[in-house]
Amino acid sequence: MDRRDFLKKSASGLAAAAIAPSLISCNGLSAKDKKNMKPELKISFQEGTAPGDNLAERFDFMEAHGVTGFEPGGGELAARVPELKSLLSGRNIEVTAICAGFQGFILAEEPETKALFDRTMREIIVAAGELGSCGVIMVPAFNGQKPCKPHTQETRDYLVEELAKLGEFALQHGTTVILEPLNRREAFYLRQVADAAAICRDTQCAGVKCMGDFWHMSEETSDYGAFYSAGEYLQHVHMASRGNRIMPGEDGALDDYRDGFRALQQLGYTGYVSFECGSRGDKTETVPAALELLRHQWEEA
Ligand code: LER
Ligand code: MN
Repeated sequence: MDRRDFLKKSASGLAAAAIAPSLISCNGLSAKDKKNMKPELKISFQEGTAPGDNLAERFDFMEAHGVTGFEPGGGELAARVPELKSLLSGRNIEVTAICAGFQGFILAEEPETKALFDRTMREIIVAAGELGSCGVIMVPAFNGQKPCKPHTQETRDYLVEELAKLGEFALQHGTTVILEPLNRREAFYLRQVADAAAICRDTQCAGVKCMGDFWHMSEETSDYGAFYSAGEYLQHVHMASRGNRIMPGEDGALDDYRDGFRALQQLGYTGYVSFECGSRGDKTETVPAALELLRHQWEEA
């Protein structure tokens, strides 16, 4: 990118940020408020987290247990917008992030696979905006996605440029894209929260954000350091038990989130912590127990 392109990108980024107020986020406090109060722990569930035979029953359960966020999958999202809006109408539950669901991938070598990503990701972004979502989660390349661009400086530059375009598009639709680092078994390319945050910074686009997933954060040497390093770029958090990716608490003493929670509190993070996990037990018991554990650890952090 030459200087002219850079200035053009910055200027259009500023314009988009002015239209879509800085804070397309699930995070609405001023800097002053953030300093003066401990943020509340806001919890979100993915589609299958709560017990229930259908979404309406799961939403009833969530409301009864103070869960105010819902993270749908992105697959076929556009077609689901009316149904989701109607199911959520009158409830104290908002859509948080959208979990992936696109086809293809951004670092694909093959132009048709990249084009498939661009088309399906943009469809999901538009639907995400309609649902008031804070962003669409994406992984640049899973290990199994091949052929993939090599892990080089040139590829990183390409990723930054492509994300900036996608982030601009997301801002125009009132939402963002959220980079998710995964552990090396799933996605060697992007493994740590600070690395994702540095990519967000380098795009110079307010529509490119990142997240941390407590399950994948076994890559990190410090939960606190990882979240704290993400700072203003942190838009979402995934939650699971830390041994088997089941309900928090089902892995006993391993399920300690306090170090990460402390960083979230010090950042003034008021986005969501969203469950992405199964359960080995009866969910009518393991889900409320997990909520109690997390609320207790949030207070202790
Ligand atoms: C995959 O393991 C994962 O954590 C998802 O959130 C990826 O979109
Ligand atoms: Mn995740």
